Amino acid sequence: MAYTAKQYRTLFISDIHLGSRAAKADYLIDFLRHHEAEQIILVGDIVDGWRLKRSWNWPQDCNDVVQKLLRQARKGTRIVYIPGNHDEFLRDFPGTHFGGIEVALDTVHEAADGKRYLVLHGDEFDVVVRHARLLAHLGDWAYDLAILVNRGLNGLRRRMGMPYWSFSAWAKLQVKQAVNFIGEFQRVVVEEARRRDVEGVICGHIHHATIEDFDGIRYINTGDWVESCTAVAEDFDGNMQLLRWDVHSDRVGEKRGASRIAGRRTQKRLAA
Ligand SMILES: [Mn+2]
Repeated sequence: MAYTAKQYRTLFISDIHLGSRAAKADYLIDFLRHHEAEQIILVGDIVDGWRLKRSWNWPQDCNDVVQKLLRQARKGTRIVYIPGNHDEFLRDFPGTHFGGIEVALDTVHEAADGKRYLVLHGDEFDVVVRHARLLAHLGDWAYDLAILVNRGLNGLRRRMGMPYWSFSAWAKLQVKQAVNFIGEFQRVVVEEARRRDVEGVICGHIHHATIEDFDGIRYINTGDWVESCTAVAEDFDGNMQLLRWDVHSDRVGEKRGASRIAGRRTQKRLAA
């Protein structure tokens, strides 16, 4: 217990994908030990329900993450869980609470400086990203309809036991165009923030952490805990900061099961 946790007003964390082998749950536990906040907003894909359905993989460190969050909630941290496409089963329960954690489809976060941020996972816009040019021609009604159809189709796929169409997996396949997809996703989400009359948007989904301004709208992506181990923190003045939790193991080629957090920790400020 030689460390003191840094205190923040809010932490935003997404795309942990607990239950998938790639989830860096142990890194996240370490991060949560060093960062505390008055409120934690979970921005979707926290649990990978799709992966779990195919093969059950729930090691102890997944429990540790859940228990750590529940303990924080008991101690008075406000925790909001916004489901993503991989934990879509929770979308049937907006407004419910479990263990002090509240579930919401999306939320508007008012920062300490009065700026309002729309917070959502982001998969709602996959369909718009894929068909942006067509939808631009067809106009507003087609846009709204496309988002509805997207949700309906995925609900149907879910009932049929088919996996959700994964934006990040798909974008990675199209390596050459991936940069364009990220740009297009950002543009679409920023447009939604403008429609909802807020100053910024905080989302996850595409596993690409950043804080950027587009025409007066702030776009914040919380990244993921599969590869990049990133989170967004709001300080008590409302400043948003991207945190990257790099854990460098000193022991290369260590045996599985050995502590992967044996090494030296560094933390970089990527952007303000
Ligand atoms: Mn997602």
